[in-house]
Amino acid sequence: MDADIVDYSLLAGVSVALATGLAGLVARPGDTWLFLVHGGVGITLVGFLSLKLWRVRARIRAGVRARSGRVAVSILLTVLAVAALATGIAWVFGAALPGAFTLLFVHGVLGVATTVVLVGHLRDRLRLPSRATLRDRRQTLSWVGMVTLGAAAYRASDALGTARRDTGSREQGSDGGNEFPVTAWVADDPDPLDTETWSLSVTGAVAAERTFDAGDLAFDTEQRALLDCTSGWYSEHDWRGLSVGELLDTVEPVSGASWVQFRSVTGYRWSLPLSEARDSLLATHVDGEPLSHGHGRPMRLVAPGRRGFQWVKWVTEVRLWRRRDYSEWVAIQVSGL
Ligand SMILES: Nc1nc2c(c(=O)[nH]1)N[C@H]1C(S)=C(S)[C@@H](COP(=O)(O)O)O[C@H]1N2
Ligand SMILES: [Mo]
Repeated sequence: MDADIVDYSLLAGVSVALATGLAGLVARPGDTWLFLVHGGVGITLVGFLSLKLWRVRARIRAGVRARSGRVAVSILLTVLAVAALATGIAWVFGAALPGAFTLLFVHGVLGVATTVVLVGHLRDRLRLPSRATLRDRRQTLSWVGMVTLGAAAYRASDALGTARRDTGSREQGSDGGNEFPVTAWVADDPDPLDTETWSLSVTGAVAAERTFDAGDLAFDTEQRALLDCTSGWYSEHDWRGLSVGELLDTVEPVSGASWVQFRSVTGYRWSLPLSEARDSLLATHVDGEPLSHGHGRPMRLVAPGRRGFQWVKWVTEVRLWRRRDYSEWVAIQVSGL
């Protein structure tokens, strides 16, 4: 196949893989196509990358002998790309890593690193395929052949791989009370909150701000929901706690209030649109057990259909906003540091 077409397909494939991989972190139910495209493009990249490495093998060998800096970047890029593809495929087949980081997390880091080095690699090399190449019927046919092969390989790996959700996450500890993994997005690890003296404040765009004690509120709403952590596990439970809809009824959001932000004692925070927030829960119990400290005692957000990082733990304040508070994108990265 024409070298430019291979190179351009690699660039397009890596771009799509990066975009769908990142979008998957905030995927909602119904976004299954994101993960299909991500996996399909990933496997297809294996084919294009093989063609490319075969083509440049002599150049790489010569570059290594000449200790060329440019070839060093190419080799680094190759190692990162191969590792990103290998970890993604290994994850599908159920491989696991010892230690704190999941293989899926490492895959994500390698994917981003590959893209960064690729930008450097492209700076003096990018050129678009010529028109004549694009019009060449044989080139088109072999390209379609490569992509078809990729799609077939994807379907086979998808069927042969281990049990997992569309997001790639594997089941852990469903219906087993507090016996599911405890996860921090970055570094949150607060001291246990005093369950006697705790209170919940509702602030921001409400008729009157208020602070509630445990006795002021009803923690009897039940909801079954599935927590799907972006590090690659999910867990489904019967949660019980305070209906956010009922809480909001007692404080009267002002007109124009449209986001509800759940704020942790650590500074971690996340918002849901008002109507969605009304259907969420501030859970105190999981499968009938009081929440353990690690899972967010005295209460944690249960946000059905949202990826796990949005299920704020150790919630002490609910703040209403007229606009989305984008600072929370930073807050979740730095809280607890
Ligand atoms: N305050 C706070 N809430 C948090 C986090 C955090 O680091 N700090 N981690 C989130 C992430 S990434 C996930 S997957 C879930 C995990 O909940 P669990 O530890 O109860 O399993 O909590 C979310 N809520
Ligand atoms: Mo997570």
